[in-house]
Amino acid sequence: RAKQGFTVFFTGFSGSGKSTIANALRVKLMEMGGRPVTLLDGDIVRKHLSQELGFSKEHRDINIRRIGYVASEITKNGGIAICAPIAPYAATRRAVREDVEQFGAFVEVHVATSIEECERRDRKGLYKLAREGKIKEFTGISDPYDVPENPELAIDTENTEVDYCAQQVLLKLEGMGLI
Ligand code: GGZ
Repeated sequence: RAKQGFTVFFTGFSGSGKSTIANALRVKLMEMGGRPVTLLDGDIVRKHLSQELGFSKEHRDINIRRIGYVASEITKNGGIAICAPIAPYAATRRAVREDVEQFGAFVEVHVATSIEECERRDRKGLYKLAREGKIKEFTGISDPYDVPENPELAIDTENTEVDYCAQQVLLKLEGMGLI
């Protein structure tokens, strides 16, 4: 029997490590073969699907619902969708979960890097711009982030290598009988 499709949905602050872990997971899942793997990364989706959107609650919600729709279609067709947006609102993450769970499993992974650590790293210099008021509505600085209450997995990136973070997700997927 063919295994069901599923979606791995990463959520966390800008610079938390979502993209890096999501990509490491993508590589590992592709090496295992079997099902096609599609990565829907935050900035790639914004470039190709959500170019007209900004960062108001309304626009973020539209962006996340689009990602959820694509993930649900991939899941429906037996594939693996890996999503990596900030997705700051719990209600919107819940709505996406409901969309996907009609067709397969939804695995929410909180990349739980603290805002202090993200700002300390400031890999793209965005936190500095947010502090200076040059980027408005910046998640964690001047915009909200609802901490996930019941994610399937929460990852501490502050004491863990990227590869081991991805490994933790694989173990969770195995434990859920998905791979
Ligand atoms: C948060 C912002 C903002 C504001 C631009 N708030 O580190 P990045 O650069 O590559 O990831 C962030 C990305 C967030 O897009 P998402 O689609 O993941 O957000 S959401 O899920 O809320 O729709 C950051 C950049 O865009 N960025 N302005 N104001 N992040």
